[in-house]
Amino acid sequence: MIGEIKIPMNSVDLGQPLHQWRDLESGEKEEQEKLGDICISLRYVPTAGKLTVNIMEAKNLKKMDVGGLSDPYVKIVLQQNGKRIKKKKTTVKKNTLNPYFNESFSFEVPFSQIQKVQVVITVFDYDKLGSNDPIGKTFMGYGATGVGLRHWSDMLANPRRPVAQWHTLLPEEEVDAALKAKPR
Ligand SMILES: [Ca+2]
Repeated sequence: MIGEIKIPMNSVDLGQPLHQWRDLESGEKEEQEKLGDICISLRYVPTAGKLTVNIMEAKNLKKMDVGGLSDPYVKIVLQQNGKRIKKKKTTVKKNTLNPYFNESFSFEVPFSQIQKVQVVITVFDYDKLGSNDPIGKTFMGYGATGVGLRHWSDMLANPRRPVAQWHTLLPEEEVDAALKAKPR
């Protein structure tokens, strides 16, 4: 996909080509590329079976556009057993790496199903021409670990109350693999 051109482009962006090449030469494990962070608020009302996801803001997003920054928007997918139940999108914020959204999305999730669903969050860079590229991804709910698990648990422990949490974005492939993995 973009694997081969990725390294030189980043080197130019960061203005640190020497650092990049030295890492590769020394054969050290490459430092995980920073994709950015996203602040999400989750709220669940068990009696109404209503899950509300508020995409609040993102920061330090990866720069995707040559000669610009990124044009981020967020896709929210509610899924169960690998099947998409519902899909929603925020608006696009032009030319920024620190977008403020504050956009809310509600999903019908009965109490009997709330432990089985996943909320998958993907930040994309909008492009006028060609396809929109994913910047990074994260998920909460069934099968999640770390912050994704903790945030979901906090939401369930605080019914009717919005619980906000920052999540670090990970590469799409990495999150897709975790989504497919069977939880222990
Ligand atoms: Ca763009």
